[in-house]
Amino acid sequence: MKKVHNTACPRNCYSTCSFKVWTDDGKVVNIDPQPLNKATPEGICLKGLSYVERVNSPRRILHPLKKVNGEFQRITWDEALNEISEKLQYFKEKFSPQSILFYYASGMSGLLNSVSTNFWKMFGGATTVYGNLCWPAGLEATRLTLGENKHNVPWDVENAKLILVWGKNPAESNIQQMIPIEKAQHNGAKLIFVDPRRTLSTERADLLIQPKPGTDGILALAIAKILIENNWIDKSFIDKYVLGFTEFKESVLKINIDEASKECGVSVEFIKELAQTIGTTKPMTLIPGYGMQRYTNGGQTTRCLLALSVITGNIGKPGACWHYADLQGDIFSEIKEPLSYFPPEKPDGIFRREIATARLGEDMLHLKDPELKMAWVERGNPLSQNPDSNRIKEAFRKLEFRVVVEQFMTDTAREADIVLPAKTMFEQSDVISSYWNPYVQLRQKVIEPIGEVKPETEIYYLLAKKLGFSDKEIEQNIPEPNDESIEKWLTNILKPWSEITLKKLKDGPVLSPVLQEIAFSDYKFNTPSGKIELLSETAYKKWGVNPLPSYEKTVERDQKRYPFNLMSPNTKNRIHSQFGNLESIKLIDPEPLATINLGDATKKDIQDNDFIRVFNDRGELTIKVKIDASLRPGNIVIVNGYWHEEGACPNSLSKGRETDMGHGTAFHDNMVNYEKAD
Ligand SMILES: Nc1nc2c(c(=O)[nH]1)N[C@H]1C(S)=C(S)[C@@H](COP(=O)(O)OP(=O)(O)OC[C@H]3O[C@@H](n4cnc5c(=O)[nH]c(N)nc54)[C@H](O)[C@@H]3O)O[C@H]1N2
Ligand SMILES: Nc1nc2c(c(=O)[nH]1)N[C@H]1C(S)=C(S)[C@@H](COP(=O)(O)OP(=O)(O)OC[C@H]3O[C@@H](n4cnc5c(=O)[nH]c(N)nc54)[C@H](O)[C@@H]3O)O[C@H]1N2
Ligand SMILES: [Mo]
Repeated sequence: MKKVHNTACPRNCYSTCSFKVWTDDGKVVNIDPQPLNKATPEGICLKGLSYVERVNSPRRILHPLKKVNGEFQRITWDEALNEISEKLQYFKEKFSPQSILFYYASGMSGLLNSVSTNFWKMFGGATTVYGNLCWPAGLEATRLTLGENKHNVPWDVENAKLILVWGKNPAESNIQQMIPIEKAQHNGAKLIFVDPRRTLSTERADLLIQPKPGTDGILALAIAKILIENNWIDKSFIDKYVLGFTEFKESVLKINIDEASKECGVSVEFIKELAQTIGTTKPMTLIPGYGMQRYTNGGQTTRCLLALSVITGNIGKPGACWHYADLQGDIFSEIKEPLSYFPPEKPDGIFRREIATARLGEDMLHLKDPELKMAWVERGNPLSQNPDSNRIKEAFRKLEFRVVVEQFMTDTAREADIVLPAKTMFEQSDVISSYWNPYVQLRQKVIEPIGEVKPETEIYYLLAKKLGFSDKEIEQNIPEPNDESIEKWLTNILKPWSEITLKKLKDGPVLSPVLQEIAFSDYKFNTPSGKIELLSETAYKKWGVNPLPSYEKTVERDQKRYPFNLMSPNTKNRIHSQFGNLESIKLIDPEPLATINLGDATKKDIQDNDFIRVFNDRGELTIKVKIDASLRPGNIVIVNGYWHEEGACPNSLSKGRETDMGHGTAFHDNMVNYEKAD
């Protein structure tokens, strides 16, 4: 019998769409939009639709697998868990629990992820990573300046008269955002993009500015100078709410616009036009993406951009907003991701946190006392998605034992000794939030796990039993493996929020109880001074950067041997390394492609559809070429998410480097060369 259920997409994606899922006889058969979510009314993207294939895919891993003589063979759960628990005991006793790496990333959001952490704590600890692959440089820059990360509700964008999208490609990475953007345009708003690439999003722009990668800081400061010189600033807003304007002004007035223009590769005319538009069109919503913060100067760059919103008073009003990340729906973050941003200098004694996510391979190889012997990976695909993947492969191969919990045979799973089959979003309920839409949502269990799949909570429960933990310890840390216990567990976490119950969530998305529709409309800023801090002592003390927003050159640049900047942004039909393996997605996106500039291609006698070898000291790959006259010369683009198995993972070329603040990852600080392949 056909049944329809409310659910929400748990992928690491701005949109976090609500949608409806149809089941028939215990099988997922169809996906429909869910208009109750005001941010995602037209849902869902092609990837969302492909869930029907994904959950039922013949390529899914449905049983525990063990590598024997290089080949994976099916084993029983009992065999798998016996072997794993023996290894865990052995490494713990012989080398200490910290000889085991517990690595997870952003593959599945949900409150139950905290159960994994509970298990490792109960086990006696482990080594884990600090930092994040995604957005922390921008998060930290925003936190230092405004005190917290929140923005106006997504649908408020339609109130803007100027929308400035900087280093974001919403038509691919946040398609639902194009709805209010188009409404605003319909009401006469101007739309400007700043991106070295021309993208699906920029097709709709009134103006596209294409700076050299990693130079947005100087572009923004040059604009700030022109705004100040022409008095296109909001003096009364600055007087009331801003700390450090005098110092900021003094520093930007020293900028030479001609030199700035040369540095960022944007003409003086364009800089002036952009400044005038920003200075004279209100309200402005500035939508910074995560693209321009994936550099070694990413945090400082973000502070420079944010200064434009601040000095023009475009904060705290309808249509006026710094639209970076909204954590207002993330009311559970303490419980959800207790480890991810834990700075390494604050160890809790249980988790050794000496590995930077950004330097996973390098740091794994160098760990001592104890060295790493085993790794457990879940919800992540580090061999594709973390930088410098050749080093990561080396580090994994040096271990004695590897367990990967996965849905598919990814690059990381391929390296495992034992692969355990992972659930999909349809096979266990959980509560999720978003970093863009302000709802709390229920990702509902709608089918029984297929094959022998078990959710992580159950895997840990069984392992804890095998390891001989007492019933009491287990009860405190891990829910019993049945639906009632899971619901009880979630109900308990929801308790402090009387507005949110599981029952309500089953009917559809619930707005965050702490939601401020227009962020900062109370002009309260949770910074040390209580003001917006253009001048931030904390920035200097914590990260050693200039206390003012400043332009710092990226680390990797101006190299004769490797003259091309490789950008590896996100792409429409994948979420990182996910979805690309599905037949329905392959129909549209059949093979890896590198985009290069027409002039650059002509110089090297490269034609469309030729293969090129892209290389630097860290690695190389061979990939088909798409020539694009609109890409800024000197750049090459390979979107991230291609598997090594496809031969085109851009992270074989990227270096493991942290951003200037927030322990982020400087993926795009990545110079390469290329030549026509034979
Ligand atoms: N379809 C899809 N959607 C996704 C994801 C996905 O993988 N696929 N991933 C989700 C996640 S986890 C994230 S973090 C977000 C990220 O999504 P976005 O915020 O859109 O970030 P990116 O795709 O990294 O980069 C955005 C743009 O920045 C540009 N860029 C690169 N370097 C520079 C620079 O130096 N200056 C400027 N001005 N621009 C630059 C790139 O060309 C790119 O077009 O998307 C989320 N949504
Ligand atoms: N070069 C380059 N690299 C990048 C980026 C870039 O811009 N350039 N962007 C970075 C960014 S923004 C991000 S967020 C990261 C993402 O990095 P990851 O989070 O490592 O990437 P995903 O490819 O989403 O891998 C998630 C894996 O989890 C699995 N999975 C899904 N659900 C479950 C589950 O319930 N349980 C288990 N055990 N597994 C599950 C999926 O099958 C998938 O293989 O990539 C980063 N990598
Ligand atoms: Mo991300």
